[in-house]
Amino acid sequence: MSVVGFDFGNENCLVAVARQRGIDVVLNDESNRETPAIVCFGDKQRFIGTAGAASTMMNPKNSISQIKRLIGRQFSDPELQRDIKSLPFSVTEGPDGYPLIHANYLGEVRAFTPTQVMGMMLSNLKGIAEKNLNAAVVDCCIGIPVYFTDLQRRAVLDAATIAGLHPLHLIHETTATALAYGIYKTDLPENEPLNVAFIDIGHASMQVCIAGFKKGQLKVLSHGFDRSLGGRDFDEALFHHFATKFKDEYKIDVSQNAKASLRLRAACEKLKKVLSANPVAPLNIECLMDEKDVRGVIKREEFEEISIPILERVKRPLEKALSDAGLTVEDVHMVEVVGSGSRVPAMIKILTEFFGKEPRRTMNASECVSRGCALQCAILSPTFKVREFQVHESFPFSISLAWKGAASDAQNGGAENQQSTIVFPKGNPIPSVKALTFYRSGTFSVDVQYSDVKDLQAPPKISTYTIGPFQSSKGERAKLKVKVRLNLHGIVSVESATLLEEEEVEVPVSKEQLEETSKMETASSETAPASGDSDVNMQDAKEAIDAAGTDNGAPESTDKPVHMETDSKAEAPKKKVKKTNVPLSEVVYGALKSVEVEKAVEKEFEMALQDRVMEETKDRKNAVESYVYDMRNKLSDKYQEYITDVEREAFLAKLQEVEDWLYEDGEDETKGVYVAKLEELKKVGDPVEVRYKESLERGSVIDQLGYCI
Ligand code: ATP
Ligand code: K
Ligand code: MG
Repeated sequence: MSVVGFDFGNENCLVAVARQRGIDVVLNDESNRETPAIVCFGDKQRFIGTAGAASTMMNPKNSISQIKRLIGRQFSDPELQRDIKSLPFSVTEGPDGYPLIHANYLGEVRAFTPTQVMGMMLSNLKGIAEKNLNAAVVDCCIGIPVYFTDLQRRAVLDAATIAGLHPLHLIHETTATALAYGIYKTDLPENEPLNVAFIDIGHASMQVCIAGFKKGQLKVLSHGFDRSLGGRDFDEALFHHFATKFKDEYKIDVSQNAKASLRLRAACEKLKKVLSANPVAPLNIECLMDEKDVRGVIKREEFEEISIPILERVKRPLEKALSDAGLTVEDVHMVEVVGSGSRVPAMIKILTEFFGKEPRRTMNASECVSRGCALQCAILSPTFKVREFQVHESFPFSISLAWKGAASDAQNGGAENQQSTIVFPKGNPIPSVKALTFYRSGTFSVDVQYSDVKDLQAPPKISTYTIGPFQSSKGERAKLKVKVRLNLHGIVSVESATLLEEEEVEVPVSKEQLEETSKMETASSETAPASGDSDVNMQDAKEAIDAAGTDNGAPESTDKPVHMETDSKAEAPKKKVKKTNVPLSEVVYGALKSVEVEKAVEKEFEMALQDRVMEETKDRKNAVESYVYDMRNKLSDKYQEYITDVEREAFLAKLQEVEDWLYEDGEDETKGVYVAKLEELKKVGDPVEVRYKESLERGSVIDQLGYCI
C-alpha cells in the first residue's frame, strides 16, 4: 500500500511520501519540489506540470492553469466569472450549466471538464510519486481547501479516480498543516490546550484554522477563509498598475493581447517576489507589444499602497475564526503562517497587528500541506506505525435535510409544507452519522442542502434522495430510519433507509406498558423539530459510526440533536423489530455520473498512451541521433582498424545521410520508423563493434597470461 500525500495547489503542487525514516517531499523529473499546476495541450501530446509551465508562453491559449478554481463550480458562479476573465484559455458554459475548457489538442479543438484536467494533473503527480517510490501508487491523501463545497469535494474524488488514485482521506489543507505541526511536538500540554492559529495564504485563497493541541491530539476549533484572497491578487494589482502606466507612456493596451497580458502578469509576479526582499524593484520587458520594450520601477511603499484593498480583507476571516472558536486573541498562544503568498511583508504586518504578536514561521511554508497529507495517509495505513495522534476535525458548514411534510403525502403537496432540520451543524465532527426517523405511508424524497449559503458560493441544494417504495404491514404510516453520513472527506449523503416494523409480541404486554409506549410517542411528537414537523426525529447514529470503523478517533457528536430518540421502546424485550432495507435513489446536482467518470477514465488512458507514445518516439529519435554522432566519432577513432577504408567511407556517408534526414523528411516520423532506422545503421555498425570487442577480449586474455607467466 502506498503512503503518499498530495498538495494540489492553485499554482504549485507537492508530493510527499512516507518512508521508514520519515516523510520526504520528493523531486519531480526536473528536480524541483514544486510542480506547477498546468496542463498544456499540444499538437501531438500533452505537457503537464513543469513541462506544461515551460510551454505556457509559447502556447498560452492551450495551457490550462488555475484548475483548482474551476472544479465543481457552476459556470454562472460569480467568482468563476471573475476568474475566467483573466485566463488566457477559453472556458464556456456546458449544456449542464458547468464550465467546459477548450483547447487545441491533436490538431482539433476539444472540450474538457475541469475535473478531467485535474485528473491529468493528479496523474502526473502520481507518476512523480511512483518514480520516487519505485512502486505503484493508488492509496493517498489529498489536501483540499476547507471551503470546498460538497460538489467540489466530489469533483476531487472523481479527478482522483480518473488519475487511478484512491484517496483514503480528502483532508483540509490547514488541518494537514496542523497535523504536521503537532505530531512532532513532545511538549504538548496534558490539560489546558495550546491554541494555535494557522494561516495559509496561497495563490488564490486564504485559510485560517484555530486548533487546540494537547498531548497526543489536536482538535480543530474553527475555520475562516476568503476564497479569493491570495498571492495572485497582488500580481493583479501590480498588473493593473503597470498596464495603466504603459497605456499612457507607451500607448499600448496589454489587455487586448493575450500573450502580452500573460507576460506582464508573469513579470509582475516576479516583481512581487523581489519586493518581498527589497525596498525597490524594476520591471523590464522586451518587445512586450507592438515591438515596444517597456520599463518601470516600483517601491515597496507604493506597492503596499496599491495593495490596500487586498490587505483590508485579511482581518475578516481571522475575526470569524476567532469568534467561531469562542476565543479572543489573548487565548491564541501561537500564530503559524504558511503558504508562499504570506511572504509579502505587508501580510505579516497585518497579522502581527491583529494578534498582537509576531506570527511564526516554524513550518516549511510550502511543504507542510503535502507533509501533513502524507502523515495522515501513514496514520490510516496499516503498514506504517505512527505515533498515536488523534485529529478531531470539524466541518465548516451547516447541512440540513429538507422534505415535504407528511400531510402533503396525499393532498396539497404545497411548498408551504416544506420542512427542514439541521443535521450537521457548523463545527460538527468529521466523520459523523445521524439517524432520522420518518413516519410515512409511501415513497418520499428528502433534499440535502446547506443551511446557510452566506459563506458559500454554491446553490443551496446538494442532492435529492428518493426513498421507497416500501410497504407497511399495517397499511398505516410506516416508521423509517434514515441514516445520513458526513464522511471522512466532508461529503454528505443519505446512506440507508430502513423500515422498522414491530412484530407480534410473544410475551403478552401489560396495559401499562402499552400506554407507556404511546405516551412516549406523543412526547416525541411534541418535542419534534423546531420546524414543527412531527414526523421526524433525529439521533446520533453511534452504532453506524462504530460499524463503519472509520471513526478516525473523532469524538461522538456532543451537540444536542433536534430530538434525541432513545430507541429504548424499540428494544424493549416484549417487542421485536423487523428491519427491512428500503431502496434509495440519489441525484447529486452537478456531479458526474459513474458512467461519465468511467468514460473519463478511458479517455485519460488514451491520452496518457498518446503521451507515452510521443515520449517514446522522441526517445527513439534521440537514439538515432546519438548513434550517428557516437558512431562517427568511433569510426575515426577506436573502430578505425576494424573496418576497411571503403566500408568506412560508405558508412560515414550513410550516417551523414541519416543525419540530414533527421532534420528534414525524418523530423516528424513515427516511433517505428526511428526504430527501423536505428536497426538499419546497426546492421552496418554492429559487426564493426563486435570485431572491436573481440579484439579487446583477446587483448585482455593475452595480458592476463603475460602477467601470469
Ligand atoms: P492555493 O493554496 O491557493 O491552492 P498554492 O498552494 O499553489 O495555492 P502557494 O504555493 O502557497 O500557493 O503560494 C503561491 C503564491 O505565493 C503565488 O501567488 C506566488 O507568487 C507567491 N509567492 C511565492 N514566493 C513569494 C515571495 N517570495 N514573495 C511574495 N509572494 C510569493
Ligand atoms: K502549494
Ligand atoms: Mg496551498
